[in-house]
Amino acid sequence: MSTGKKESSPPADTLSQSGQTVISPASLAPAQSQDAIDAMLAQATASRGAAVPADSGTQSLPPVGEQRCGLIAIVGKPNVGKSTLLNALVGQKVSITSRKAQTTRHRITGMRTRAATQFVFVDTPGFQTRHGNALNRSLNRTVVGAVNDVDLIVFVVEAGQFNLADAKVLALLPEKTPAILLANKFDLIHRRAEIAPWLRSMQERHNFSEFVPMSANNAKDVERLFGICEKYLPVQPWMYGADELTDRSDRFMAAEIIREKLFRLTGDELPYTSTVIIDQYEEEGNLRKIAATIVVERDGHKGMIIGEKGEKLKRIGTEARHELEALTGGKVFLEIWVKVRSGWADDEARVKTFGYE
Ligand SMILES: Nc1nc2c(ncn2[C@@H]2O[C@H](COP(=O)(O)OP(=O)(O)OP(=O)(O)O)[C@@H](O)[C@H]2O)c(=O)[nH]1
Ligand SMILES: [Mg+2]
Repeated sequence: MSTGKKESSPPADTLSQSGQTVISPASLAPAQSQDAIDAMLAQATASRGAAVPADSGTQSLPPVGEQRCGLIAIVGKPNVGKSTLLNALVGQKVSITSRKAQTTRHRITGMRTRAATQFVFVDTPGFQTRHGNALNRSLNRTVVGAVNDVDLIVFVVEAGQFNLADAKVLALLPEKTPAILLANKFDLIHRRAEIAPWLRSMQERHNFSEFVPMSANNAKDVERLFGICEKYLPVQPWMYGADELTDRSDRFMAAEIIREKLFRLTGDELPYTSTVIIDQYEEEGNLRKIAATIVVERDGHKGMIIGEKGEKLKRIGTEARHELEALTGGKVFLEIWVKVRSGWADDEARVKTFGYE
């Protein structure tokens, strides 16, 4: 569905710096009929608890002339559920997630091949608007780079919300590329009627091709999203093998999984100033020997990660090891060190040596 509008930036009076949705009366013009909005909402809620159709499979390779393939960038402010969505679409965890912002720090490609179509999804860091340090500049460069040269953009917001941080990401979207508004976390909206005026206001903000209220953790909603995205992908040969799930190496995944456990097991102050580097990654038959360093900015942070009698670090290591063993299907010997490098996140050179773009 199309609004036929050409606005690229939202009307200023509908923005709120405080993180709350403010909908001005002017933004409620009925660009879309109530029936259409009701149908849109019904599709999202009707999918609750329904059975998921089986994957169409890739047993017989379609002729090259019939293959469809395209890039789909998943963008949005921090913590709206972009990586949760990517993992659900790929059908396996390829991008780490947590309830804290700034979980994703790299462009992560996740693929899914179904029948003749290969979907190449690109997860991106949440666009940073608060601190202008070297790390955040790197994260934002990644986002800006990812929205160009894709076939489709999935712009993720939390259903019922739109603030300045969302608007800043929306302003990055090129006019020429079709964009879907994905109103995620729809399960948290308890009164469907409340969301209709919000959806109408979103129609005024950008020339979205489609509006999809859904939940990334609802399998039927995710299934529906494939059908919505497919028509925007060109007929062209696949870029990856039918069974490939990500372009990232096991070594990269090891660093990410350790960072995820760090994010999930520590307090709010830490994640922002910490990163993980892999010092050693060796494969000996079915065994992987991995040595990693968690880098923090302050001595106090080091203490927080190690915890009393080393308990916290031990737990981070154990949880990471279990997940890495499941991922690689073998044994993992994991050693984690913690180092202080004060001011690393504001040092362009160091941010680069730690693997950020
Ligand atoms: N209730 C609900 N929670 C969700 C949904 N999707 C994601 N979440 C939760 O939202 C939080 C953030 O999810 P992520 O996938 O890490 O978000 P992100 O947008 O990738 O975050 P950054 O990488 O930091 O930008 C996690 O706690 C998820 O479990 C959803 O559909 N419903
Ligand atoms: Mg993420």
